[in-house]
Amino acid sequence: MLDKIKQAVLAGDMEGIAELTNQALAQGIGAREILDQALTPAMDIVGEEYEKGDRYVPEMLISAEAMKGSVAVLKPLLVEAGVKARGKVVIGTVEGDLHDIGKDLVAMMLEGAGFEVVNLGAEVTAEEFLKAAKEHEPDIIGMSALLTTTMIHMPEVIDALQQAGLRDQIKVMVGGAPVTQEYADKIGADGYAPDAASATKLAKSLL
Ligand code: B12
Repeated sequence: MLDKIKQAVLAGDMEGIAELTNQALAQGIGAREILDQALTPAMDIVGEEYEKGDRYVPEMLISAEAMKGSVAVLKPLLVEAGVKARGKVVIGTVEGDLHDIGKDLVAMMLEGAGFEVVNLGAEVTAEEFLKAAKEHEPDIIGMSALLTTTMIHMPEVIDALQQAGLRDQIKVMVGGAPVTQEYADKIGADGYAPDAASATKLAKSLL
């Protein structure tokens, strides 16, 4: 059953996966087992294949969607069992920028890796990031920008966190096509990742 669920994620079987997950639970397989031994390894493979260029963005998206279909079934059971999230990430695309495909992909991969994710959507202002930081108390804030004209809003968010005295408690990671490691260093972010698979690795390493 675990292998079938893993294969369903790899194949992006969005329709069949909820049923498979329910069948596995009915057979007495635990929610945590399904998460750790089927979903997470499947998403690890998806990430590796994407890094190697063997898998493209649409295929990664449908696998992520399939994984979400199983997680939706498992979530209440995991919460009940008190399975602690690996950490909490607040993520959004910066002010003036409505590109959200890559950011959503990062959010999905983080969820797949066991993080609790608060996705603020696109066109998120520094004030909105700050408000979310206070409300959700995340371990990490992730910012995405796809335009050279909007990436300049990233340091504003870092400044806002600093001014509010929250910068020491929250790690900041940045990404998006025009963003580079050099830029991340320049604005004082804690990390940069070029794609969703490495964003997950980065988030794990930041905690
Ligand atoms: C799709 C798209 C759009 C769609 C967006 C739909 C949507 N809901 O997202 C629409 C049509 C709306 C659009 C509009 C515009 N776009 Co546009 N768009 C693109 C396009 C073709 C693909 C972007 C994409 O989704 N890529 C796929 C995802 C998976 O990749 P990604 O976003 O890079 O994300 C990955 C990594 O960057 C990283 N990552 C992303 N975010 C984060 C965050 C963190 C924390 C981390 C760690 C990692 C990370 O991981 C992701 C997954 O692997 C790009 C060209 C391109 N090839 O990039 C242009 C592009 C980004 N757009 C561009 C432009 C100019 C515009 C417009 C200004 C056009 C116009 N004149 O109106 C508007 C701007 C609107 C606005 N205010 O935002 C330019 C930007 C140029 C620049 N450097 O500034 C590009 C590069 C096209 C070009 N070559 O000119 N666009």
